[in-house]
Amino acid sequence: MRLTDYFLPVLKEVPKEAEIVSHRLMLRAGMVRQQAAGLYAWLPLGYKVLRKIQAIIEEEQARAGAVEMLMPTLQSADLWRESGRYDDYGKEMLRITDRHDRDLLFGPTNEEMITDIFRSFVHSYKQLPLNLYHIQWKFRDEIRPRFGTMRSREFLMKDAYSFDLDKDRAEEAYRRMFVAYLRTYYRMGLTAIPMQAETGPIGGDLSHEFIVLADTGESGVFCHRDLLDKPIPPRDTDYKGDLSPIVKDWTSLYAATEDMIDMERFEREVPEDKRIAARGIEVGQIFYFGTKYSKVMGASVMGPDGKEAFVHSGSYGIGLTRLVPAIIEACHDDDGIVWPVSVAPFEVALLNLKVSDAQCSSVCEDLYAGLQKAGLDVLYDDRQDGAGAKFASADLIGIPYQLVVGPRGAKAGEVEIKNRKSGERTTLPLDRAIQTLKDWIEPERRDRI
Ligand code: 5CA
Repeated sequence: MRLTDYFLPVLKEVPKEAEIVSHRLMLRAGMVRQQAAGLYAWLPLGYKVLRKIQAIIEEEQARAGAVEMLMPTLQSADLWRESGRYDDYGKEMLRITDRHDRDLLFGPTNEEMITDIFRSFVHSYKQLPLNLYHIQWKFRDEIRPRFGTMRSREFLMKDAYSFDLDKDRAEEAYRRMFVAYLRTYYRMGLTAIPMQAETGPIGGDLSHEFIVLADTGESGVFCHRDLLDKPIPPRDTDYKGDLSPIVKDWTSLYAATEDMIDMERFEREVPEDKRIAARGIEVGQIFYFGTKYSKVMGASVMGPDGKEAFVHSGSYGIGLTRLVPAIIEACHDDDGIVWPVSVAPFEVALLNLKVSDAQCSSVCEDLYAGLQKAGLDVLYDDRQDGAGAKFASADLIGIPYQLVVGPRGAKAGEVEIKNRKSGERTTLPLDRAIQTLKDWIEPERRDRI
């Protein structure tokens, strides 16, 4: 992508309304723009990151056996009257009336709708297990939308719903999502710790929140330090096999959010030098709620014994539009964002330091074509601006590698590669630049797969 053809409205000023670093950087890097309280437009750079996050989630959900679909954002109030949540949900729910005076709502979550779909098609245990998910915009009329897309009113969520014949099998489904979540966050460069959590308005008796530690996080959390260095289940994990050893390993060390904390237990089970009492960002939550919705909505299947049984379910959420700021909270420095390759909007920023210099521009054009041919995702800064502005905006938007071409280098047949994360600069002959970048970037892509 040529920057002169792109839309990257970076801000020079630090926006005053933004209280936390990720919000400031998302505004400054031209990733999002607030359109009304808690409502954001995703500008091209931000949207590209969102799509990369979405692709990782989709891959890991597929590995764990979940099947993607798409449900509408608007839902009929009648469905929610069946479950009893229409009145319970309160002011967070955006209620809408259509021209026929029918009550609708903008979905804050989809337990009711998926249960309705399930009950109309599935009648036998032979069709189980089933885990259906979608990635769709939700609306919750939060009292205090804040920190940009970290807590917005409209937000993009992956929500999966599992259906099983009994509790044991439902717990297997829960474990598959638990493991998929560990891998999903890891691939985005995050360490997310599963913690015992309250079930809130979703209900049920078993739940984990996945928390990324960050000083700016909204949740108070308590956990064992060793959880930060636990190895992540590999990509060839057998999701049809027994995952309980992995889940046991991750849940045997104490970790709980402030709503669930048992201080006595925390102090008894975690040696003093291993205690973390910190803040964190909730990037996902999983629930097992048994027959809570299937019973009231009549979702049952014929079991192998010929008896009808209500299905046991769980739901599994990931906040995509929250993950973007969560990754930035974890990956930035004083100059801007430092994207991990796996979610970077572009992999290489090609900086032409002097567009008016014919030789410099000709070298850049060749490199631009070559990088694309090599399958690298490149943003070519071909604007007339000076070198300082180009360095600053490349650092700000956080592309992992900068390929820098100036008139002197172009003449001498030399270019420079800067690693955004380490700050390391390497000068090398022009004809080695593309292969070198390939050699560095490809393992970073693969490592996280
Ligand atoms: N139905 C269940 C699971 S599918 C559910 O709704 N779970 S949730 O309420 O925990 O939401 C799932 C995830 O969405 C949260 O972990 C969080 O990452 C994200 N999320 C929730 N509210 C917001 C919000 N206001 N802004 C941004 N992300 C949010």
